[in-house]
Amino acid sequence: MSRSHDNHDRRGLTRRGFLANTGRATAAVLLGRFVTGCATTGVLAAPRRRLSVVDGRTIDLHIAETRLAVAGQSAVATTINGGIPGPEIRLREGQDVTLRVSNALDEDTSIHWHGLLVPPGMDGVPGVSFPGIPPATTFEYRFPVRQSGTYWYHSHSGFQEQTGIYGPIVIEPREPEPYNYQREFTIVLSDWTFENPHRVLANLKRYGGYYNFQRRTLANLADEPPGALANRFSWARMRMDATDIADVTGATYTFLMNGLSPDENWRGVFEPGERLRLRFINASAATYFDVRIPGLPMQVIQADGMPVVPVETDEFRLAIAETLDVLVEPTGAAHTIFAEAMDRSGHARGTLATDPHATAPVPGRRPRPLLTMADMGMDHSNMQGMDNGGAAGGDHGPAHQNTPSEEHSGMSGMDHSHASGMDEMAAACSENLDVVARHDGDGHGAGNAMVAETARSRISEPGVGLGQDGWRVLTYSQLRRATPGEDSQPVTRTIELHLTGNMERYMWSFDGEQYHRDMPDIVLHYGERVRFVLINDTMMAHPIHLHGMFFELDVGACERNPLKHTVNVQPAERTSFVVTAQEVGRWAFHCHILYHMEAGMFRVVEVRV
Ligand SMILES: [Cu+2]
Repeated sequence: MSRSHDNHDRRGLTRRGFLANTGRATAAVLLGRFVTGCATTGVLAAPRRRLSVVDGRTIDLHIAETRLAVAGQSAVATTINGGIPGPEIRLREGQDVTLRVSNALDEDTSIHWHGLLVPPGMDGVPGVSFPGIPPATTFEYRFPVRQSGTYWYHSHSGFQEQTGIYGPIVIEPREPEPYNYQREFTIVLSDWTFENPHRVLANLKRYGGYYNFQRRTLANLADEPPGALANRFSWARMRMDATDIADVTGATYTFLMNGLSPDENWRGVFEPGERLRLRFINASAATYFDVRIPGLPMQVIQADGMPVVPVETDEFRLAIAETLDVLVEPTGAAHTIFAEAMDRSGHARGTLATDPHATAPVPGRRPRPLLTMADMGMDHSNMQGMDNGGAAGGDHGPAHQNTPSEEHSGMSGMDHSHASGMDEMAAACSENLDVVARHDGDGHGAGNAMVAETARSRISEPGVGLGQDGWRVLTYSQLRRATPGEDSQPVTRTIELHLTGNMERYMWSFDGEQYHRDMPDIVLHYGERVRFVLINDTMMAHPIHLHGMFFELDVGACERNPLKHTVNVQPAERTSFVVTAQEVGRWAFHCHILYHMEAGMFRVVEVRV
């Protein structure tokens, strides 16, 4: 709390200044809406201020091409029931549901239920689970709802996810939850481009840095500290740039919150004194968001739909395809929800307020971060003096500032802060997180242009550009499953996969081989427990998603390791998770950056009886 207030003070926002600012911003927004209305008279529906909701035993979803307004401009989108995002699907744990998806596009479509435990034929991945949904047909998905929490759904066909086919899923639990809140809001973050995504991919294939206008120039070398020049020569030798944090950026993207641009300002209206549950979903095609509500601490209660031991934080990085539920207790009449793109090329924004017209100050975006030599997996011993120069916020010491809030320090014996102090029991069922993977001789061929020399665990690091603002940032190492796992079967084998890429040719893959239909599945045997070790050879972060089953992300906490469906693997990171092969069938396993998946970072995991 006090740290957050310090932040406000630093920005010089006195109470008086706050009110004046609010008034001005409201006028600007109203004017903006009026102008938008004129420009689009009679043609385009105004964007929905609220998510529509569908529920019940039978739900109809209609996929079509729709002309609508995005950020006040005319756009052609692929939509579900006419809007972006699609409707919130509201289900109850234990019910059966039939979802009738009709296709009015002139190409095949599909819907994948992200994070839901469904029969393999209902998972919605063309070529893996089913043939897809041809034009002018309706496909009926039927499955029992076996879980609760916050999830989402999206097309798994071509670039339809980028052009609007995504929406939230909220499943109410059978048993009441141990949370105290009076109101909830679902917050869908996404990225929109007015370009054709095929064009975007073509641009990236021609030049991987096409959307990266944030390169350092000779002019700003003068502003950089000593050592920066040597640092630059190293980057040049590796044909990379320390500013390549994201490959599709705010140069083409408009970032949306529940379908609304920052100027349109999505609002959640609450009554004074209420506690709120916020269900964050990163439904973007290629954007990591760093989310905070300046002045309001957030209590994280669920990750990827699964309950965790509550942990308080001030900011979190939400990887593509992840969800996170938090509780907040607003103290003011209006609070900004600020979601900065990881590379600081733009942001999404909304407001929680007691008055439907109120706004709160919008913070400035932070300077773009720079990757460090550690992000390239350069050995620490021969990089002294290199990564200290010019690294604006990208340094890589373990983030010890991320200690849990005092309220939870009563959890005896649970070390939330860092995973290095593992006891003997932990060593037996979790990996030693201090392990450093040295890359062997296999460079994985032309599909891998940037082999990290070494890879190590970074789960206690908040990520590039985070952790140096004086407030708390969530890390994976803080997540603990709320209810300990019961599966004590030993892990019988390990599957190691390298995340590989060639930025210049925009090739992305596992183990250097781009996915093709004839590639053999990764076969698991029903009931076995397998450890997957992911080694990121690239300098980009990749959100890796497994369909069909949750995995136990190894944060060194054994039966308290959190259950996830998506794990962010940081540059030059070695991370691992354990999966119990309990869902028979073929399941997609891929990077959830849409363009990376399309470029080949995709495999099929098959569980055989
Ligand atoms: Cu990727």
